[in-house]
Amino acid sequence: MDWVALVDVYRYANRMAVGTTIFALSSGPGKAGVAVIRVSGPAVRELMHTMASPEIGDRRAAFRRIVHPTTNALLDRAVVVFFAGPNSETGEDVVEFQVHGGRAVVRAVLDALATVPDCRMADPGEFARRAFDHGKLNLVEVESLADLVDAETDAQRHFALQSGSQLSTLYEGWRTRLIEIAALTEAAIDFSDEGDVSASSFEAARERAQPLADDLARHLNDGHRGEILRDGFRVVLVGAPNAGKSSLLNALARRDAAIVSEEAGTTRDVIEVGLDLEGYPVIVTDTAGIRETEGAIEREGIRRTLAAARAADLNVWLSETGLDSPPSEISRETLLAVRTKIDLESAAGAGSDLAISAKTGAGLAELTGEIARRAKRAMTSSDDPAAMPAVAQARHRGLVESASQSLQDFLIGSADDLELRAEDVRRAAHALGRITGRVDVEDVLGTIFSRFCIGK
Ligand SMILES: Nc1nc2c(ncn2[C@@H]2O[C@H](COP(=O)(O)OP(=O)(O)OP(=O)(O)O)[C@@H](O)[C@H]2O)c(=O)[nH]1
Ligand SMILES: [Mg+2]
Repeated sequence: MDWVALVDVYRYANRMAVGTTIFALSSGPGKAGVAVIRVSGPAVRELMHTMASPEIGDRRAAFRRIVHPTTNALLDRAVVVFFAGPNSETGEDVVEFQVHGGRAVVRAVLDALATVPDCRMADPGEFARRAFDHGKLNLVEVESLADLVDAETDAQRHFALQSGSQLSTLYEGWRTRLIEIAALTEAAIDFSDEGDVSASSFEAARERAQPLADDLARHLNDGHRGEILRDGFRVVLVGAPNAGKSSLLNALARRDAAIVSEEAGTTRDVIEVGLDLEGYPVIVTDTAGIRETEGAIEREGIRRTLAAARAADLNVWLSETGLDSPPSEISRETLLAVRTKIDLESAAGAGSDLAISAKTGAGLAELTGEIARRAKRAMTSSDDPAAMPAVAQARHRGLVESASQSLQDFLIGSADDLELRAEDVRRAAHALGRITGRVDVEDVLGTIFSRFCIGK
């Protein structure tokens, strides 16, 4: 092998070891005052040297001429901020170019970065991925970061900000308790030829497992409020044809989202509008009016109405007279009866919780207030200070449920099959570990064991 080939092999090996550098436009696309281009990886220092010299210290910002790394052409004048790894967001060297937010400027800087060896455009989520790989964020924190970026209402923002650290602490704490339970169970196996020691060790394990199982159950029994908060509180407008459902939807949305006409049976399909009611995300659905009909299309519409009503967190039953009652398919607990068209002379009212006019706006503030109150109740915990934080993601719920199941198996399974009980605990710990992305259960067990071996 000649030396050129050797150098190539060396370079290649080095590159694989060092890894690539990634860059991306971190601020929103389109024209803006400032655009932030973030770069992370081993090439950052070299790239700053060629594109934005002189050198900038760790956690320092400086105003610099940004030039093309090969042609030296001026690209922009911008603020450059440097974060030396590992004390950066990704754990690697990171530089941020805060350039002028015009499309051509952004394009020029991105194109220039692409010419740097081992430097490429980041894949979606790759910065967060690197932060996870370097132990900067666990999976729960990564997910809450994504929720924060997606948050559209104040309550969502607040929940995303809180849940990351709160839930990480909760799940990690549970996992630590499980590891202790696992260690006690394994000790019971180790000492199985000394009946008393074994039995009392297993007894101690179960004593610790019961309160943990209770905690998991309390966490799961949260009325799905975290998930409702992420996905929106589902309000479905139901009623007879012509009750004024589409008119109400349009009044709430403040635009003509649905067709309104005096013809009964206008709406055939479900139409959804997302609203921010006093900071709470609410999805309002307009539906086809419910009545006996021969028309196949309308019948399909009504079938969809009932399906939407069953999935609703709240069904607003609209009625012009307040006299007709909702079909039995709609659960009474989710029902709010509202009389409509109260601006009309003929309006006679009875038996409703609220009364509105989509035309004049009368009663709408009361209705949105009531919906917001119910949404808030569904999404926030009681005032109990000891209340468990809510489950934030369906992924977490599935894993907590499976941990809870394994823990139940541990609690009710036979004490004669210690190996199986140890497996129950291991499974529970594994499920919880997968929530935060820590699955090195065996390693931790190893450390705990070294403390447990009492001279045997
Ligand atoms: N005066 C008055 N008329 C209203 C009010 N709300 C709705 N209407 C009228 O009632 C008729 C039916 O309204 P829609 O909103 O289409 O009723 P809908 O419940 O969606 O009807 P379908 O889609 O057919 O089930 C239209 O002519 C509306 O202009 C109101 O508050 N006051
Ligand atoms: Mg309609």
